Amino acid sequence: MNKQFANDIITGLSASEKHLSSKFFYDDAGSRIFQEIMQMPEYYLTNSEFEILSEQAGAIYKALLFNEPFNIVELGAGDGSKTFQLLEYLVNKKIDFHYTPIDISQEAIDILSEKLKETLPQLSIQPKVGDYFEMLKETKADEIPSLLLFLGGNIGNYLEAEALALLQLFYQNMDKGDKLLIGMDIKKNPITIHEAYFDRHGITKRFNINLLKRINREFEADFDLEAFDFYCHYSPETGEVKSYLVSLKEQVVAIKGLEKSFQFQKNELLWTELSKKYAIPEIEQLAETSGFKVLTHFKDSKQYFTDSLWVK
Ligand code: AVJ
Repeated sequence: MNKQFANDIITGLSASEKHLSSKFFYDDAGSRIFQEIMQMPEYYLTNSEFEILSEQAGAIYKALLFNEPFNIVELGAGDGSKTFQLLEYLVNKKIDFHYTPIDISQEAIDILSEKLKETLPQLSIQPKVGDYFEMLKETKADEIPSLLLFLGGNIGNYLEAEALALLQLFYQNMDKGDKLLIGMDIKKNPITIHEAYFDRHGITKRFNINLLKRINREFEADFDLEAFDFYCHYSPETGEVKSYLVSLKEQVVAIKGLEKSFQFQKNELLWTELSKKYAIPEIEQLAETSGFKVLTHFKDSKQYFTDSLWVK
């Protein structure tokens, strides 16, 4: 049994304002649904970051100022289709580096490894499955410089204090001169953001419902998947997209595996996700507070998204 998940369920569903962590979205099924989200035209984050990594790979490499060989360690690699652009550039330029993708989904890592073996056979790759930090500690051991990749806007899922703690943890596990390339979604027209998250295809809804499905499977729970809907909203003032499951009726959910049951009122919310959008000065503040120096913001042509390069 996943202890961390069990604790999150008990704490989150016992709270007066119910919540669950979006980090548990990514079982194999959830990772697949996330692939579908990334393929929606409304989910601009994918295209924006793809453009950055395709068109600015050379500039990113130049800004690293690394001696060879070096490591690229990617946290939450997923399907790696955006990172591919950067990797391909480096391999074509015959640059000497190793790539260590880390993800919590075994399936996602298997697919990524297979794909890279076929498309970039010259790439030196050592994939890892598991928790970021355990893996980070392992990769820190060698002498060569590292570029840490934390792409896709994943940092936006963390509350401010947690984001800061995470960045500080990255910092502690890096050597002086190591770099972090971090993907962050920029504040923009709220309508654009709304359409990316409250998508008309219902894929993001399925992504959220899958969390209940996962609890049903892993903890023998009896969530009625038809009795919950999805709601989300973007607040331009705070830059926060907040996502929820909505209980459509008064109901009791039994979770056999945890020997607990939880009552939901009609229309009660279960908060599942935060997706934070940043203004550039906020990003610089976050970097500074966690000890980093910002080198460059690599933005797409629409200025929707930034892969920001920080140095320890
Ligand atoms: C993978 C965390 C970047 O918050 O935009 C997509 C996940 N949630 N649609 C995000 C997500 C709803 C995504 N991140």
